[in-house]
Amino acid sequence: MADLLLRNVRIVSCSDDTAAVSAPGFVSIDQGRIERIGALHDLDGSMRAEHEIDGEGRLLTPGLIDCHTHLVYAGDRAREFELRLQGASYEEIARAGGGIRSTVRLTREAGDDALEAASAVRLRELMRHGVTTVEIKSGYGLSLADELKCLRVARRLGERHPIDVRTTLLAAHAVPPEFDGRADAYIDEVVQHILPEAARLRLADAVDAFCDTIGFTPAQTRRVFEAARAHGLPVKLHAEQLSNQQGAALAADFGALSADHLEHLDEAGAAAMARAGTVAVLLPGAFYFLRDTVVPPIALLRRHGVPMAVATDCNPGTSPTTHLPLMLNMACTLFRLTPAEALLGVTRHAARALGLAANRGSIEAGKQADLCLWDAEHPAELAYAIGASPLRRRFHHGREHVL
Ligand code: DI6
Ligand code: FE
Repeated sequence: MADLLLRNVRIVSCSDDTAAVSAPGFVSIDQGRIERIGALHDLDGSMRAEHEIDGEGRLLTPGLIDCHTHLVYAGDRAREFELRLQGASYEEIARAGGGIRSTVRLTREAGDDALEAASAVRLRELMRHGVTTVEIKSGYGLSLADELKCLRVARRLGERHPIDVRTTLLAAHAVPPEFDGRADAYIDEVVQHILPEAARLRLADAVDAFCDTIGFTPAQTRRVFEAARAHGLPVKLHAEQLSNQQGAALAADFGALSADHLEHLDEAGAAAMARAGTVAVLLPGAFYFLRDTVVPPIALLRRHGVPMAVATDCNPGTSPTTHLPLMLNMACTLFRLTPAEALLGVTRHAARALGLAANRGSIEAGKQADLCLWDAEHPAELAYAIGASPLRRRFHHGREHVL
């Protein structure tokens, strides 16, 4: 007997690139895994389950995957938001010692418990919008102790909430104040101490860097990637967000799971990503919040067959949001993705961006039973409504939790 039977649901399995909707069907779940999927008329009397739920013809999708967040931080940047409204640019604020560094100050001051409590508020919001797997980056500690603290807090959030957390070490996010003007010396610290220690303690599932004019150079990024490779960790990259540094091609050279942002991506970068199987992670929240005008080259990515994921980039400086369904709307409205592409971007392709495609991101027998039931009949409704949250029920490892 199965643990749970979801019947009378329209299934968007996301198991191929169509995001097609099935005729009313059923999904059975056993021991946290999807056991069987079928059409309603195949549901004979022999199919028994401990619990049954009538989906009343609603849409069932894979649990959403937010594959790019900076969720663990203290404080906020509302003051900087005001400064930008008065005309200051994100780069100017960063160069004047604000921006990422101001969040670093507050994150360093916070103890583990305070940092966890502040981050848990955001994590619960993500869950209420249907997220069942989230990637969380460090990057607001920027010292050995503080980067490890952020990763530890991220791991603990995953242990204490019904959501899977994947952690990414982003020590190469910004140059910390004590290394002012000595970016190479800070990279020494990252590759000789921070990264090896995070790897030894198994606190990081991947390694990321910010390769840009206000971040790190391609040469510095390469050193971080080489260290990651030496420790057996996959890489990802904040690439071509504010300028073209050929970061996507560099990431692809290292077989990166993903290259993220990509507003300034060129053809050579897209081709390299396609060859390496690197996922393009689109972050429309940051594009919107910074009032960026350079749109990521979607047609180019489509032409090269690069899978596109969509994520919140949840962070205090450029994308203060925990609303993944809203990102579907923005990806369609601002980047001209189709609603089907947007949905695949937070399921199938997001799983791949985290190296989890084998057991997440689609509704298929044997995969983890992470599912969302929506007050909707068609995937376009999920992307269409601005800021609505049509989530009806959410299942994590086959279990429903009060959120
Ligand atoms: N790019 C971003 O959009 C975030 N980090 C990065 O490398 C912004 C982080 C922040 O401003 O706090
Ligand atoms: Fe980011």
